[in-house]
Amino acid sequence: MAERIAVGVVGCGFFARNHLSSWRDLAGEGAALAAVCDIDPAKASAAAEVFGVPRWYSDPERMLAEERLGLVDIATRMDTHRELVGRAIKHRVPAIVQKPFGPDLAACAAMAEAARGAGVFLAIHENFRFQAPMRRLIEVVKSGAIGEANWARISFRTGYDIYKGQPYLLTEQRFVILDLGCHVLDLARALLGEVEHLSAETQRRNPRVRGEDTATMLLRHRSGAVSMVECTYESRRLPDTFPETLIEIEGSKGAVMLRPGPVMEVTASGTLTTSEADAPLLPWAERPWHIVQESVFATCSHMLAALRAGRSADTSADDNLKTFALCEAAYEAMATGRAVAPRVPG
Ligand code: NAD
Ligand code: 89V
Repeated sequence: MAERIAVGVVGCGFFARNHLSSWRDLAGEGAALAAVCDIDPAKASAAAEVFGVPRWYSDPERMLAEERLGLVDIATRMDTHRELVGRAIKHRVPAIVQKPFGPDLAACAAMAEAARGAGVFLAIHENFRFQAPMRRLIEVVKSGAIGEANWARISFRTGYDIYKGQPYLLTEQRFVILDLGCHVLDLARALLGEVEHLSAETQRRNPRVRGEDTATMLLRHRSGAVSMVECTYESRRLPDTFPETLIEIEGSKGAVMLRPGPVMEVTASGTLTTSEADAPLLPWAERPWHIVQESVFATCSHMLAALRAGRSADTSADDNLKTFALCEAAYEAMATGRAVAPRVPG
């Protein structure tokens, strides 16, 4: 049995049940849900009851001071991250923070620098690259089966009513690039490597929302590859593929596609192979969220393994600064009408 790591979860809102279910399922890998915290005591106590967590708090500072945590998982919204990450670092507790890392690049850089300076593990819960279909896709590309990947289209288009569960998204000034763009831009990095420059067009197609709900971005990667990266919460296409990311990658020797289903098509050595690429339906998951939910489990599992091994997570704070720099570059490109090179601090 692996050494026990006491986990505290901060934020017991809409998405936290996926974190709590995952940590509970990771008991066999040594995770022990020790405490939950929400500034709303009703949410904290309800989460403790549903997930059988021994203690609950409405003050994160108290939880960090009174518990002997081996890991704090921060599942609150971005505007709270800097303060909560600061508290975790002060108590020298390794921390994971949900995406988006922060509200702007300066806040993200400050958190990354503070963690680096203190030598405290800090990672971002950037779960798209841990989705079951993406894990396979990354493996195919890395295997060399399609040769050098030199063109891609990465596309998340839906009209699913995300505002029902996450009404705060209606009033975000910087909306889809931060909320969803961070996921698809991270996939672009994971699949094709770092980015030299990008251009972007945004639209606000839903008059109910405050910020942009559609982004169409064109990336030139350092390898010479080009990718078109798109996301929208305002598509009227049927069937609606929420929450699938559809991907086409062409390489010097073949191609790989993730089509609705999701179904994977690999063309290598002139032969097409088609296979089902759906994520397993975990006992606590429900469609259509199951791909996201399984990726939360996979992300938490990755974090636990990295922490145990004394190494950074694949989506460490320093790694995620590169993804966040792409989000900022997209806003700048949209505002200036120019291609922008991402500026990664630190
Ligand atoms: P939410 O508003 O429903 O929940 C946030 C909770 O945090 C609330 O209950 C609130 O009371 C609590 N909170 C706020 N400040 C706090 C503090 N200082 N200490 C303790 N608790 C505090 O939000 P949500 O929809 O659950 O989203 C949370 C985060 O998860 C967001 O950043 C969102 O982007 C992200 N998210 C990620 C995915 C994904 O697939 N990775 C999916 C959905 C949401
Ligand atoms: O990340 C998010 O906020 C979710 C999604 C379904 C895209 O994962 O809305």
